[in-house]
Amino acid sequence: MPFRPRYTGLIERYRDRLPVSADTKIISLGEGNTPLLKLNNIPKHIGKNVEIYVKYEGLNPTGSFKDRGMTMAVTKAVEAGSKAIICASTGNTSAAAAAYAARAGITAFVLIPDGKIALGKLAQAMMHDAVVIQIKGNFDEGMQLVKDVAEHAPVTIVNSINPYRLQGQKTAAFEIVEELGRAPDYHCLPVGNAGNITAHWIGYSEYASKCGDHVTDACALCHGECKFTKDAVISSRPKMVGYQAAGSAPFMRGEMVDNPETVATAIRIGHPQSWDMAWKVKEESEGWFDECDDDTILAAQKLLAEKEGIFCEPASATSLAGAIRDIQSGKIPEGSVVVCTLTGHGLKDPDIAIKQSSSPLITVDANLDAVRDAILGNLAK
Ligand code: AN7
Repeated sequence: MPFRPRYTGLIERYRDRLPVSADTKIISLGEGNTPLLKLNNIPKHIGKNVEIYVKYEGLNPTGSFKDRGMTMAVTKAVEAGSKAIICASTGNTSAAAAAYAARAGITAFVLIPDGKIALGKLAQAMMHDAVVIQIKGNFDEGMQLVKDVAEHAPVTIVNSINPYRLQGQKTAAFEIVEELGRAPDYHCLPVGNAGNITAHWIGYSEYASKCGDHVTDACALCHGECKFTKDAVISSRPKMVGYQAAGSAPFMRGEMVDNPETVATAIRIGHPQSWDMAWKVKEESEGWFDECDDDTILAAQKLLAEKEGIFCEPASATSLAGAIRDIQSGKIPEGSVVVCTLTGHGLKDPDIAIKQSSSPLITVDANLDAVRDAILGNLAK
């Protein structure tokens, strides 16, 4: 039988570029190594000659990109002797924290906005036996409480202010480069706390660097944690484009937003934790920020599901929604190679998916005639 080494997660895969030692006990659920799918139908649908790839991060073990950062954060927390981790979350971070804490045999405390996280994410936190603390407030208030309480209790914060999180998340950029054999021209992401856009820029910058020094500005972003090899892997870096939900778009307003609101609950964040770093990423990469309203986000989520068979959660579709608009306007020119990160799986938020589905459910009697009629009546659909 042909032999293929078992994939054991991104820390093992990128050990030489991550802050771990030979003795580090790795806490992994086999995260990373997600598909980079080329869209076949949407470029034709919008009538533009572009290569659009989606990085399907919803296929990580807990269904979102958060697993990349969480394997690092929990590995390092355990290495430091921590017995408990804590995070504030719009849902996906709490799901990942709960799962990796379970894997490590430590306790996870998660603060979530009461009634404002998608059902799948709540189910995950509960199933993995996290201590779920619902606060009568939003993510931003939860984040402040986490920072405050961590000064009074023996808990390690695993939000993306923990620098190990971005170190894990930068590996998504490595995977993209390895599959494309180059960096894309544009990399589009949904932006909430702006940790992920920053992490990708660290990853691309690391692959574009030539020496062992911390030579680029991006390097300073990672607090000296990144490790360069001698040879540059890529000769150019992408323009980084961050899209926000219109009701929750502090990067568009140029200031913090106190009462963010959007159907894309994952990015219902008004006080981004990586504010300064994300502005730096935008400037260094010559990219931009923009916003999409909720209807545009949901339309992109549906289009992707209908035309390509790929199901992502609403927040994730923000990257594609913005990219399509910028491709149509020519801001992203024809001939470009574009990567959109799909940060989380569609199954995370079944309520929104069912609510906006255009196909009605057909209920018929359990007999051949009724089922045949239902089929013949819908063949042309
Ligand atoms: C699906 O889980 O902040 O800009 O607490 O779940 O790196 O914050 C989630 C963020 C995009 C934004 N897409 O990423 C949390 C949380 C999905 C997300 C983002 C999130 P960042």
